[in-house]
Amino acid sequence: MLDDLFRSKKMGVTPLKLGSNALLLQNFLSEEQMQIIIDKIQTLSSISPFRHMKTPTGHSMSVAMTNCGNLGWVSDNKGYRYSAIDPLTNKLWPKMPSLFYSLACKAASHAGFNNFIPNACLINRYDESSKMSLHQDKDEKNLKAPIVSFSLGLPALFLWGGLIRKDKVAKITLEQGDAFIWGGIDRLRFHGVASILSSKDHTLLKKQRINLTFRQVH
Ligand code: MD3
Ligand code: FE
Repeated sequence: MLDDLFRSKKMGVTPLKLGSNALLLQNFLSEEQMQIIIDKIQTLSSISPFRHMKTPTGHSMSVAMTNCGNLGWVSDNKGYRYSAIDPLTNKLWPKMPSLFYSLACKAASHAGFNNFIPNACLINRYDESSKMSLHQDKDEKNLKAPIVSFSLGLPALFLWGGLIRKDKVAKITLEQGDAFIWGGIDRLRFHGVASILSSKDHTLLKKQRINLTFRQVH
């Protein structure tokens, strides 16, 4: 714990430019913020539980998902879309915690996006065998707004592609505490998660990875 604090103080937030409008901020989240985020996810997933959604082709996704905010991303036999109602509970998604909102806006402004108003937060939970195949995020009506993501728990081998599926794909490790912001020309890049990496350090989350993505859908 003290060691973690020391490490993040010593290293600070390291900005890595991965594209003209894509920024990786390593160590963006503090240990304390991450613990609060995990506690908030515990509470909101007791209302809208993590579930394995079905793809339009009928396959069950290996990543478990839930949402908070005014809109949530859903997938079923009818396709992918944003919905104000959780189809599992038939109720609104839980409210987005104000800490989530303010941290997402802070990360966006680090990357030069000062008018980001996220109204959806998709929460992905990976176990050691979960993957996410190469895809584009294009279900949002507002493709001018960036997306902000936070990683917690186990590291992931992230796939960073180009604007067409067959473009060369770089492999990047996303670690606990990292914030990733992408917009503009990088907004429609193909991306995915090849695998979850093991780590000695899973004090915060037991053999899991949580990724939050903040989206401004409209
Ligand atoms: C998108 N999630 O939920 S987030 C997703 O780690 C999703 O759970 C992944 O893709 C996850 O849709 C990745 C980080 C990310 C980083 C760069 C991107 C998503 C990106 C660049 C372009 C588009
Ligand atoms: Fe995505």
